[in-house]
Amino acid sequence: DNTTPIATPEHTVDGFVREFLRELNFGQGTDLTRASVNDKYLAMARTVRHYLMVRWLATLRRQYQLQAKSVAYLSAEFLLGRQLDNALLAADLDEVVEEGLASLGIDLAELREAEVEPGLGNGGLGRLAACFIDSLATMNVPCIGYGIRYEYGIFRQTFVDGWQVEKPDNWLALGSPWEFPHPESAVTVDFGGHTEQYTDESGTTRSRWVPGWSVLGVPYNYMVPGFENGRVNTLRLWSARATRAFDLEIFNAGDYAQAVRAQTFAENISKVLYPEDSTPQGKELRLQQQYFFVACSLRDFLDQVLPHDFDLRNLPDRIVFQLNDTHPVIAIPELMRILVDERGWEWSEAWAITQKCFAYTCHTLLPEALEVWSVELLGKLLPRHLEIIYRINEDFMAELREAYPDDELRVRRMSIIAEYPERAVRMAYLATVAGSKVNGVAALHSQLLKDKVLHDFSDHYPDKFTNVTNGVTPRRFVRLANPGLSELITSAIGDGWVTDLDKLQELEPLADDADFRAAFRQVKRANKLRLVDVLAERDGITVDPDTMLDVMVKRLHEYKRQTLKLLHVVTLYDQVTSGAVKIEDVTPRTFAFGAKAAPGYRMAKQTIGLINAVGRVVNNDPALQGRLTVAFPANYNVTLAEKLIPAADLSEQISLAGKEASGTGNMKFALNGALTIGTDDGANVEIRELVGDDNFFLFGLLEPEVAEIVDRGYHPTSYYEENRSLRHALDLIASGAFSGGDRATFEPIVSNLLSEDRFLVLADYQAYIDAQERVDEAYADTEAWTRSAVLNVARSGFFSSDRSMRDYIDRIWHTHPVPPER
Ligand code: 26W
Repeated sequence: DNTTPIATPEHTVDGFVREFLRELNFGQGTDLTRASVNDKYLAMARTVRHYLMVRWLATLRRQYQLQAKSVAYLSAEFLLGRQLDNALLAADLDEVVEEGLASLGIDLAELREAEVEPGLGNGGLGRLAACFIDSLATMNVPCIGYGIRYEYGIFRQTFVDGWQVEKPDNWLALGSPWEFPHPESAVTVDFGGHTEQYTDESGTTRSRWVPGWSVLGVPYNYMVPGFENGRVNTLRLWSARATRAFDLEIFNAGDYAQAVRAQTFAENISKVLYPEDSTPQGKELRLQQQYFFVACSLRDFLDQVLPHDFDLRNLPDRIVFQLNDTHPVIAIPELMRILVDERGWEWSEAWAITQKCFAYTCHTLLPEALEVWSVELLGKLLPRHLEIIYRINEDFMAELREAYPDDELRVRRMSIIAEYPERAVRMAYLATVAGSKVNGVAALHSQLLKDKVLHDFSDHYPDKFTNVTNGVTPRRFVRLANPGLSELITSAIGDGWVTDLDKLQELEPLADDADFRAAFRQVKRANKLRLVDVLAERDGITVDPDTMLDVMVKRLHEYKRQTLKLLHVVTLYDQVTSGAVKIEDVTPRTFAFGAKAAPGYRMAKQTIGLINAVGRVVNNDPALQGRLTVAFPANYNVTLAEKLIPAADLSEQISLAGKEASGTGNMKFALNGALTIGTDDGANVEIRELVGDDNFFLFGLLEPEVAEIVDRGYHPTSYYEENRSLRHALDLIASGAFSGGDRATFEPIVSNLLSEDRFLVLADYQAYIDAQERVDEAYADTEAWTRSAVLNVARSGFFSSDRSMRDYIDRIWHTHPVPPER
């Protein structure tokens, strides 16, 4: 029986050491005396992989036998973070490896730092995908993640004179031990060309695609291990190569240089992750990326994963394609093309099956973030898909005209094809029409989707709309990131919480236990000390562990309002330096920021410059006696988040109400015992409901109030004129106090706030300052603060991505866990 797998190395220190040395010798071609840190890291990582291999093969074999319904999670981004610790945890190997390496005189901690995290995502959406596949593996649910193996992930951020400068993220430079390339399973993806009409055997006129060029997609498999459950799911990321036809051209044409250029052209498709977050640019290469990975994935699933005799009429019993935002929505016309053009199905049959196979998650409320593709571009790159989209829209328009015979305005509004400012395909509408379900990512967000963004559609298809509140994996963000808290929790309630986060409720009575609170504070302090070391080493930043750690980490975007946080800092600075407030009366705080700005987003880059500029002045002012510090480590990423979040006292979630779809950082902070200062937005609403008003600092306008103010006409200057401390803060920035006297440097930020202020920073300023005063008061009572922090942990179990996955399964996927063979 050739399916009998090789044996797993012995789960002992000796077993590990033997396998490790074998990998070092035979895999890396070196020995202990000569090995570099990278040699040792690669050998260790490959060794760890061996321990998971039997489970992976068993998972694949069992899936092939059972043909259980699977989820295919289609996502242009998977922001995985480092893999080593997660693999060690899944295989319960951390102690064995640490001891084994120590016996060879190697420090595991040093090897850990050799891993470059795969930054294959921008922010929340990509990290969410990574949390979801972790949960599905842990819950024994069959899932395959499909995405793109970008050669360069999200850029590495550096600061030059406080301004962001982007550097390429060459994460593959030293090789990645976690991937399994399968060039032999490459699939072909076509682009361009034209369509033509022809008559088939039955005399029917049909259309077919005559592509102009093509590339190969090479799959790279990654293990997605469940937590100590014997299951390993697969993440399959696609890398673009030139086709053999290109190689042939080299030979035939003799134009070597031209042929190599063609190769480069093909490989460009998976070269780099687009760093735009929430403002799509409509770039051709991005559409190429989207179609590339979706076409590879469908082809792979239909031709490779499914058995060869599979009857596609049963496809909905075997798969659901979950569309992570609109980025993979081109999969809808692609499946139609396969069924109608390649398999010769009737349109209506194909449409019925397609509708059952897709579901769509929307991750935004910003109108400018809703992706559209110009008909001109789509027609050039994917002419047959454009025809199919037109046909889908034709049928849909007919359906609408029948439903609303006297409301042509509504029918036009709902068209998948927009006419202005240019003719374009609205991908969110296409996904809504074609998908079986549409979900938002937090209760408020899903409600606003129904009431506003997709209101006509929720009228027409009321049953399609549902909510699944986001979640985060407790394995990475509590168990691994916060070992101190994990031990404390486990000592109190056992270790069942790691896979059943609702168990954290059992901590609730301990909030009133003074010893437990003291132990909890000790953990927080140890986490701060760990962070102090990290920031000193990584960024040369000095942080005082005895200050309140107030953290705002997330992408830089105007709607998230980093400038509001900054106005708070500037106000405190102004109060102290003007003598209005004595420094002894200021709560010592460290304001930590982490944020990348999209390279082309001017206002966001300005804000980064301003945070650093304010930091420079505040950190160097003797009047502040080091009691107020701004810490802005460059290149915030998953690895840094894992150090920052467990150390935080205060979590800043201050987006304008109605703009942040959910947020997931907010959940990570609450689970790690930080209190939130936040607006009534996204999942903050649910966090506050669960942790209780007394343990959450709510401020700011509510979404309906925002809508009303905007409708009436918002005038930021009136807030400026009527609020002295706001005026002082803005005037200080405008005066050049943070830019060496140069008034021009930050003029764009100030004038934007005073003229447009799209996200009502000035309107929420005073409420924010007041809430921060409440924070100071609460923080002064150490015992009460700790009690609130413990209650935040105890009441946040809902925000496990395991719970999100249960909701997707119940409301959308209707799949089932498949326990491993025992
Ligand atoms: C370049 C075009 C583009 C457009 C939208 C890129 C990325 C997007 C995403 C929708 C932005 C995004 O990451 N949204 C975030 O998704 C998280 C997970 O659901 C939520 O927690 C955040 O609130 C939401 O902003």
